[in-house]
Amino acid sequence: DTNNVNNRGAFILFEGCDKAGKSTQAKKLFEYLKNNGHSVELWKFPDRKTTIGQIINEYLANDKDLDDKAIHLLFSVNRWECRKDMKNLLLSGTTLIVDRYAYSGVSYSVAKGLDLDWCCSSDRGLLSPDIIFFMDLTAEAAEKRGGFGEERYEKKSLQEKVRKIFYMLKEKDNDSESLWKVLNANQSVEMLHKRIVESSLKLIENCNQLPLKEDLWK
Ligand code: NYM
Ligand code: MG
Repeated sequence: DTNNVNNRGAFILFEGCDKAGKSTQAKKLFEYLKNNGHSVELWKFPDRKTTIGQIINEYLANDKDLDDKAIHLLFSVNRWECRKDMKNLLLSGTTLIVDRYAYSGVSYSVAKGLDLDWCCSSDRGLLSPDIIFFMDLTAEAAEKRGGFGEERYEKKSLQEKVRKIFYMLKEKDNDSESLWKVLNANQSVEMLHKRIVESSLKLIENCNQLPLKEDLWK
């Protein structure tokens, strides 16, 4: 009911290791919602188009080296620079499908050896997702998928650590069972899509009544 000023969009997040199928599912969900009359946008972090995003892109392509903490903070800034736009869209009733976010930010940096609390602190106070689809895939399975190894971080040993830290963050969220949806990413694209659509539609209907969460990890 678009006449209700309290209607807001849902913040739907996809997280997981590299090659887990996040972008595929995010795009399919976006198409589905768009074709069914929803106001929806698809976002991706890192957003490589901004000035900061271009530096991140050079780093990931191994064209540039940066201190681990410096690159961590750039990834974080890349989310902060979008916060206001994301908030306005959600409040105006647009659902946001987001491909990676602060959970990736912390998982990859901690896997490299940085302190968990230090890593979380730069993202503290960002908008919180309403649901997290965690596309779970073993590093063995990821390695077999096309394109693995092209960018920095796409190494089996690091991915194994990243996966463990995602699970630590799930515990840290004191998971209220509705926030994190762990999906076995080793299923068919269509099976996964069906489950994701079901949960998303339920959420979009319910989050109309919930205030926007502006308190990530607070
Ligand atoms: N990544 C992504 C981080 O290390 N920190 C972050 O905050 C984010 C958002 O960037 N290997 C890493 C994870 C990926 C890489 O993302 C690029 P993608 O989704 O593969 O383009
Ligand atoms: Mg990747």
